[in-house]
Formats: sequence, C-alpha cells, structure tokens
Amino acid sequence: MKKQVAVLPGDGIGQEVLNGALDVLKAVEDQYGHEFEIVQGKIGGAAIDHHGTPLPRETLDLCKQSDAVLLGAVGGPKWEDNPVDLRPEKGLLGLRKELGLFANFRPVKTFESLQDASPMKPSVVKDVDFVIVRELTSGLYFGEPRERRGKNREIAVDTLQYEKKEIEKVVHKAFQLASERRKKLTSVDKANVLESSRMWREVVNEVATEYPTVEVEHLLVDAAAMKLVYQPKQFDVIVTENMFGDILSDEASMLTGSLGMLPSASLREDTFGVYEPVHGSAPDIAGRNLANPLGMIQSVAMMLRHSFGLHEEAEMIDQAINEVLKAGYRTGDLSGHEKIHPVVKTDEMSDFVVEHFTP
Ligand code: GGG
Repeated sequence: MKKQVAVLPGDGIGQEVLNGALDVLKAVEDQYGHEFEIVQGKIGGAAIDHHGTPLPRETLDLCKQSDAVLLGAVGGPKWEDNPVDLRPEKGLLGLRKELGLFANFRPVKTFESLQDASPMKPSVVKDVDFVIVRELTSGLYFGEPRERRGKNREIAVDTLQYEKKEIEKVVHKAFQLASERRKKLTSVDKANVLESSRMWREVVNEVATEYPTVEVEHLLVDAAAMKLVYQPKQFDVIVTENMFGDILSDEASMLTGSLGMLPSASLREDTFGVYEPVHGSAPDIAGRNLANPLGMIQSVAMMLRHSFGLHEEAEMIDQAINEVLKAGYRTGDLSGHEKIHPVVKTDEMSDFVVEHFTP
C-alpha cells in the first residue's frame, strides 16, 4: 500500500512524541512492505515563529493533498500573551474546521498489563473501555461573537451556538460507533440550563429512532463527570459537545494511568483523518526526552485502522504496547514505583514497542 502522511509536530513535546511514532510507522512499513511518504509541515507556535500565522496556507494544502495527518501538540508559554488569532491553538482549531473534521474519537481503554501490574498505579481502573465522541467544529470554541466589551473591556463574551445539522452529523457518527460496540450511547449535555443542550437532547432522541438496537441515556455534564470517576465501566460510547468533550476526556484519561496514554482521531464522512494524542505540548518537560509517546503511537494505530484499513498492522502496535508495559517499562508519568518499574525515556519507549512487534 502507498499513502502520503502529512506530519505536523507543532510545539513542546510534539516533535519528541512524533519521532517515536514515526519510528513505529517505519517499522510497520518495513515489516509489511507498505510505502508511507512523510511530508512535514508547521502548525501552532512553530508556524507563528516561521510564517507569522498558526495555520499557514501551505500546511493546509499539504494536509488536503495527503491521505491522513499525524499531529503532535500545539501551545506554550512563549505565545501565551499573543492575541487570540495569533495563539497556537487557533491553528489547531482552524485545521479541524478547514478540513471539516466534525467528530473527534477519544478511546479510553486500560491496558491489561497496567491493570495486572503489581503495584498498580493508583489511578488505573480495571476493565475500562469506552469512547468519547467529541463534537469538534462548533460550539463554544467557534461561536461568534467572541469579544471584549465595555469602556474598560471589562466584559468578555463567548458564544455557545449549534445548528441542528451539526449535532445530527456527530450524533449519527456516535450511534454508528455504538452499533459496532456494546450498543450503549450516553449523550452528555446541560439541558437543565442551556438552550443549546435542550436542542442537543432533542436531536439525540430523533436520531435514536434510526438505531433501535442502541440503548440511549442522557446525562447532565456534572453527573457525567462524577460517574466517570465512580462508575466508569458503565460507559460504552459517550457523545457530547466540543468543550464538555475536551474536559471530560482529560478527566477520563486518568482511568488509564496518564493523559499521555490517550490517542485521538478527528474524522469526517470519508476515510481521511487527523490523528493526535489528547495531551498538549507539556512545556515543562519539552526537550528532555521524558514524554510518554504511547498516546501518539496509538494514534498511528488509529490512522492505520481508519484511514488505511490496515487492521492487522494496527493490532500489532496495540499488542506490542501491551507487551512493553507487561515487561514493566514505564515513562515517568506511568511509573510511580521506580524500583519496580524502570523509568524509560521517550525514544526508548518507542524502540521497545518496535522490538515487541510480532514477526
Ligand atoms: N494534541 C492536542 C493538543 O495539542 N492540544 C492542545 C489544545 O489546547 N487543544 C485544544 C483542543 O483540543 O481543543
């Protein structure tokens, strides 16, 4: 198979975790005889420094010409005081919008080898396996107006707006996913307070009639936040608006041991996708070879499955990660027990994953 993959490292630990993921992709290429042509582009703070904008036209064109995109992370203190249109995050949001990636799949699954390890990291919860489907191109992160008002700019305005068809699209995706899994969909909103949430709930109920085999429940976002901690195994697929999904997935990540473990796929109706770890640029550890590359490496597996239909190759990556963790190797975020589990560097972790590929 021959495919072009656009690679956007971004900022902070983005480059480090991507290096490891590309080593893994190269090993898959060699083992299976595929050809993945890698084309590099800039986004976020790196693009602001180089091109004066967080999403240069050439980066967007590169992504549009490619079969899939791998993205590291964006953001950092260097650009914190920039006006909102010159923030690194604006590049990421713009990319999602321009490419029409309305559904962000964030699988939250604990690796067997982490839950069987003794002693377990305290936050790891056994047998957790659900997917958060986050609406990605509308809601509070995109609504207009977004401005400061008043004589002294003492009023700040953001707008939470949804069109019915935007909700329908992402809810259909979530139902389709639930149909292929354990057939339970939890829709999360704040319908006791927000008008947009009341419409969200109506749309979910309408779309539900097309998926009679899927059980539907509605949860308010505050209740969902609580249940993620005390009853996480009850979830199969969660669908929710942009900001709720952003927050709940960071919370949920800790069930797997670390935010560094979570991959994501930003999708539309065809097979194209942008694949990135859920974590950010982690400026505090950037450039020190300390980051956990497993969220990024699992994002490569998601790309192989969804964009290229390479299920065996993706399974091999997930199995190899499980074996590496079973052997006791941990990056610092996962360790907690250094005497028992040797702490390894970012690049060592990806090397171990490749070494654990089955022939
Ligand atoms: N790889 C994810 C990343 O770079 N996150 C930074 C961030 O703040 N993203 C905003 C968002 O995901 O909506």
